[in-house]
Amino acid sequence: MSNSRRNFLKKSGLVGAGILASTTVGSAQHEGHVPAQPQPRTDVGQVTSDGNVLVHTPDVPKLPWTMEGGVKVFRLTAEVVKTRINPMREIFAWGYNGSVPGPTIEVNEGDRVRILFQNNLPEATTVHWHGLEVPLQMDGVPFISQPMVEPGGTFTYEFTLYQNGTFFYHSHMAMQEMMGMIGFFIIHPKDAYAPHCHKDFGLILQEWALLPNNPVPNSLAMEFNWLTLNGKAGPATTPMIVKQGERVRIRFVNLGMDHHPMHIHGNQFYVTGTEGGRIPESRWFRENTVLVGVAQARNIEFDAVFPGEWMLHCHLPHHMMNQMVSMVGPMGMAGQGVQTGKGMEEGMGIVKQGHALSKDMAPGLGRGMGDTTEKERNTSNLVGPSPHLQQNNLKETDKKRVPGYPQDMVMIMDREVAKPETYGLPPGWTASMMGMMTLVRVLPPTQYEEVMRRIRERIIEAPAAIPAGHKHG
Ligand SMILES: [Cu+2]
Repeated sequence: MSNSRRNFLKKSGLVGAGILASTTVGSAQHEGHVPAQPQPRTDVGQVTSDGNVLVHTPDVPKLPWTMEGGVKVFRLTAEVVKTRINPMREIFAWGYNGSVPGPTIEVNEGDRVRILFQNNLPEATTVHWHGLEVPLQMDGVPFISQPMVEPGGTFTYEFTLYQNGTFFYHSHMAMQEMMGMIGFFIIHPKDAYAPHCHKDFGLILQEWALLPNNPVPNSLAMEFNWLTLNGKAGPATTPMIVKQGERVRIRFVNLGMDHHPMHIHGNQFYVTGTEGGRIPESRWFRENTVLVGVAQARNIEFDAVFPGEWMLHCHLPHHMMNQMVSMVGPMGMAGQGVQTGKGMEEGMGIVKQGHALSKDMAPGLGRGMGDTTEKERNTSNLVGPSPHLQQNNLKETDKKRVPGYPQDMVMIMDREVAKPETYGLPPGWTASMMGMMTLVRVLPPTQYEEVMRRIRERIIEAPAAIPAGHKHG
């Protein structure tokens, strides 16, 4: 570490083990010309001199900045991003600076910011600053507030931040939004929020319609088969690590076609902020599920007093799955009857004959008007037995007589998603993690220090063996 950066750290009053967050990288760059580095994940819980804890957006980097004449200058580039949302799925999304969602912008109330925007997409775009009170010329709406930024073109956004809270930036072209073009814009308050939170996390909620063997999302679809938090579908989401006794803030942002009821296990929380800023404490009340509507932000806070691996997930059943219903239903289906979800293509609105509300199509798409109920049958389909659910002596032929069988399948991929943050999770944990799901790991001090050490030293250990009968081939 250079002297100038060390001095800067002292001056700024940052606590921690000398690990830099992007805000400090930016300032150090100005003072000591230290090249920008990727944001280390070990800045979790760092507190700035003004008492705000730095936000941590798992799996999403922060956007570095340089200080130029009292202005924080960011470079934001729209581009196609090849990204793996899950070990089973690699996609071509659209994002910013190689990331989907785009990198997190983290700034302070009172800052003046300049965003040098470059469009590397093959079509025009703009950037809208969602929730920010900026001059109309900076609002990022094509033709109404600014000219389109053509392919290869640039635009400079510059404004002063008078607000604080959870905001975001996104393309103001609808289909581009559905290709992934959104990122956090977090403004810390001049006077730190009370009570103090030791950890501050951010999660962006997104939906994807991915046809078989096609890595390009269908942005026109009305049905979605992949659901992500910060660009990862469970179990590829990175668990959030908390020490028992700490107070935790989690910020949600939703930009998609659906609203997501985000639910936490084993804890009650308060909703302490919206896309408009902080909620007065007199209006807080206990909840464990918060509906994060489209275009909304919600901050939750709770004291993590109970140790455990607490699930945090959207509670819409179809958002708790990967590849959703079309995988379970028709692909192994034979004969007459209502096909759950129809084919993948029909399920996503690509209807080749008739229409989605027709007698033939509607029931299988979950939009039946009761016309074709006589077509229904006891068993939903002829999917082969799941290798993970053969824990009893029932013959497959007997199971088929059970109305509704089969419904759920599980897939274990502990090894494929192993990272320092997953150290110590019970074998097979990944079977319960699909879609818009992640974990808040509230760890007793010793266990917490061990996981944090593994994050710092980037130790990835092969997961413990999975119990017999549960192996995924
Ligand atoms: Cu949802």
